[in-house]
Amino acid sequence: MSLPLLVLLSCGESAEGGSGGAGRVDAAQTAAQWPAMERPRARAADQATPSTAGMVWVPAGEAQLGSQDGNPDAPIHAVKLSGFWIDQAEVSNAQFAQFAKATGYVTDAERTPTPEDLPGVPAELLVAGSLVFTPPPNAVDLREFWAWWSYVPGACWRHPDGPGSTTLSREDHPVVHVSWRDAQAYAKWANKRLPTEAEWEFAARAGFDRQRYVWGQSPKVQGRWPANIWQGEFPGSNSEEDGFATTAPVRAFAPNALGIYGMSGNVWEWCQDWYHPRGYGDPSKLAVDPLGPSISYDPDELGAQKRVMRGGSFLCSDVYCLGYLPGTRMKSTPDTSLCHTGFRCVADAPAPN
Ligand SMILES: [Ca+2]
Repeated sequence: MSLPLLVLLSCGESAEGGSGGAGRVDAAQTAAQWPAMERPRARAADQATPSTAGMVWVPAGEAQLGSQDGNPDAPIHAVKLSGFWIDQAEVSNAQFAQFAKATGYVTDAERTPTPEDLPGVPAELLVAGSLVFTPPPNAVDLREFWAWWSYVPGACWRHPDGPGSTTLSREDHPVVHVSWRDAQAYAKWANKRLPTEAEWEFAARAGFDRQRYVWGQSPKVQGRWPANIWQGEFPGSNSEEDGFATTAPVRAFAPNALGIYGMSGNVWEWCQDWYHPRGYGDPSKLAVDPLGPSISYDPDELGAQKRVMRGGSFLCSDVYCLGYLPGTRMKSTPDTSLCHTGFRCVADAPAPN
């Protein structure tokens, strides 16, 4: 329920560099060279075994993860992961509706923020709503991301474009306007969890280590964009070359080599990890089932505690936002909801026979 000008909510990744800049990351150094890392996650033995219907088994292995563009907050680093299940596609509106109906859960975007949530914000602005992409009528400076975002009262997962809009005919689109806390609640209900950042990228690459795209090295496959991003001049002109102006059905494009859909573009996906520009730890050391740092730090917004988002969205383009590349990171506070952010889950369940 953060208000638009209080949070970094643009794509945040420019074609010229990753989130933050090299100087920003250097300036971000805290007392330690690397943040304290959480211990590898013990495989849950006390949870109910989740259903793996609609999920893909990702076999254990090692991979070189990180940005091919030298993003300073995403150095190339080696990880070793245990096998895990991951949702074949982003959680859809239909799936989230089942959760909301079963539990009565109210998302952050549906709650009226309190003065304690947003200290200093005038009472008349404390209204439930969410952040919606609104193309500006005129050309804007791409650094002025607030020019294409509007805090829309009444916007939420049930009304993605604001009051009067619905998810009818969009049941198979990814749920949006869900915060990290909302995604956590869904995952707990489903006896699943959010993926770690390492799990997310490992699954996205599907063995395509150190490749620029989740599908290889070329931007297009047989002359077509294989993901829902932005074509045209951002943010004013969307040519919809890929067929979609906003969200697409979660299985609209071909899956990756593991059979997983939508790991590039469509909507950003929440991960479990805290965001820290040094969040991978020492990249010279093999990380085994890493859980990310134990603290959050964002040099772009000091004091804000943020979680990692991955995969990019329909607002990414090859000339503005490279968030749809598998090594690129984004971050936001756990209570923030946006029209281009959703999630998928992973599960700790026995490997398939
Ligand atoms: Ca598109």
